[in-house]
Amino acid sequence: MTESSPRLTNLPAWKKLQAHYDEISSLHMRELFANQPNRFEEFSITLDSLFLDYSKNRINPKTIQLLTELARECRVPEAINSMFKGEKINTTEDREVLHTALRSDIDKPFIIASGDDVMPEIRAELEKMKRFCDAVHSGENTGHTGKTFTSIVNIGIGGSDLGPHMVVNALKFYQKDLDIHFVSNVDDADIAETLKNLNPETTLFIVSSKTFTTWETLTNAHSARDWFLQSGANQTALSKHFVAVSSNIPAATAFGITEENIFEFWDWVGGRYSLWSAIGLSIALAVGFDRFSELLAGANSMDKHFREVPLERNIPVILALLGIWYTNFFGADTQAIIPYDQYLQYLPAYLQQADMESNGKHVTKGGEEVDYSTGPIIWGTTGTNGQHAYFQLLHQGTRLIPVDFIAPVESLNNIGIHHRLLIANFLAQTEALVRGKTRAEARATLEKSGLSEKKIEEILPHKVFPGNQPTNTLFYQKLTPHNLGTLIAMYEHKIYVQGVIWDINSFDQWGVELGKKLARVIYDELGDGIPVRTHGQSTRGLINYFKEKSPKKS
Ligand code: G6Q
Repeated sequence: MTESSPRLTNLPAWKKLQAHYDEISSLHMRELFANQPNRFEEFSITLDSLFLDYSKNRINPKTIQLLTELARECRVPEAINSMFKGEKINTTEDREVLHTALRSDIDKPFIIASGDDVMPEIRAELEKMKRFCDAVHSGENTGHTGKTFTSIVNIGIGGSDLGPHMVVNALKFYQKDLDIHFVSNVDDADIAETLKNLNPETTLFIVSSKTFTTWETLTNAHSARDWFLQSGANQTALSKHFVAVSSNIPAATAFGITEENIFEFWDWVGGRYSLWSAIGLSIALAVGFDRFSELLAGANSMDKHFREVPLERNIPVILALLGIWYTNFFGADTQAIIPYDQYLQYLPAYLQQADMESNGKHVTKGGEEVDYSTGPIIWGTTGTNGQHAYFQLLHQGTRLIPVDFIAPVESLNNIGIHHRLLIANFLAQTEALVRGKTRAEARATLEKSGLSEKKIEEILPHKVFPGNQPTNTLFYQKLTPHNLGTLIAMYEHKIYVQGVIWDINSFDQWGVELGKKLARVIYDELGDGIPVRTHGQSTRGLINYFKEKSPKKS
């Protein structure tokens, strides 16, 4: 929608959805299943080895019809084309959004709205990454004393950390004989604990920063450089142990990194969408360039699906619309992501950034305050761990929390009964969340246990489970680089579709930019023993408390 388009809440489909909500929101999914014998077939979609079952949602066929109508009124198909055509859809930063070009068919051009083909520069950078990875793996590139690299440390934060960190961990099964570390936090514990067990002669640092101005990353990079030089290495040796991934080549060169060791990426790749670019160097080093290419190919497969398949059968679109249904009509505040795959333990944290930084916005693209909720709070951890913790609230709390349950059909490790038990839990939880347990069912169980009528009456309310909690179930065959690429791209596109419907810019991050500036003033103020007189009384009090209690330098 543009400035002159009608507001979202005035659209005909929105109004119809409001009326439809009034009709069906009180229905239990038990009824919805009973009324629709082919519900599982009708509400599931397959793409390659990815299978989505969305039948356990508080919807009927009319809901999907109206939600897709809303998507059309919000011009979602046109917005999908605009992204792939390289239009400047990141309006507040006046940039194209081209992470899909990074994983598009390598031998075909990718012409953007300006008429340029972006593929030659992408190809050149990929080739450079490949050469570098191969040289490290073969031992052709060594440390300054001739020893083979054994450890890689990626120094970056936000988009320059969360994506590669999540993927490297997810693909651990495929990892080469190198240990990969990620340092992101400016808290010195992060770098100290990482460097503690490393050998400067065999450690390679990747300083990952698009801007090469991020304070946390540069502070960590300087400490890593000091540590390296204190080991007796000289400035020339530095060039063998430090590489950079950045779009700010002068700043990376000024840090001491030689130009041939700087991997470039471009303004049109947003930080949180950058794992497909040279920001993925740590991934390619961890699992080899070929597997990195498979990751890209998996994402490409989802891109094609997203671009070509009608809204009604389009996985990211359906997930996005279900999210809109719960956020804007049921008033859900959060969305849980629960992978039953230990390798995906960082997926929820990664999606927190991808989703909340993209859609945590309060004004439309035209600058008007929205009168509806936008991006939900994303949270979650791996199953089965969550079951022994916060699942209580999902089963018997008072909130509606949509959950994505994600699991592989096949285990990569196949030890004993583990995988079957994991999947039994996975399926049992979604079943319990949809069905719940009625008063009558709970009573029957209690009666079987031989309790007195008085005791049964007392305990009964506590044994009732309302159920009717919406879940999506996602199966993939097994965790391969390809399947992981498909899964990540699915969420990226879901986020974009929601942003289009909410009429917000999913690709800027002014809140993060603010954070980058705020600390500067206080940093200076913390540097001397003189109490500050500025700020509000709480911040002033806290600054002065900290200064007074800090150990005095002798
Ligand atoms: C992502 C954000 C943000 C960014 C970091 C790191 O979309 O813009 O998370 O990735 O602030 O920025 P640099 O890569 O420039 O250091």
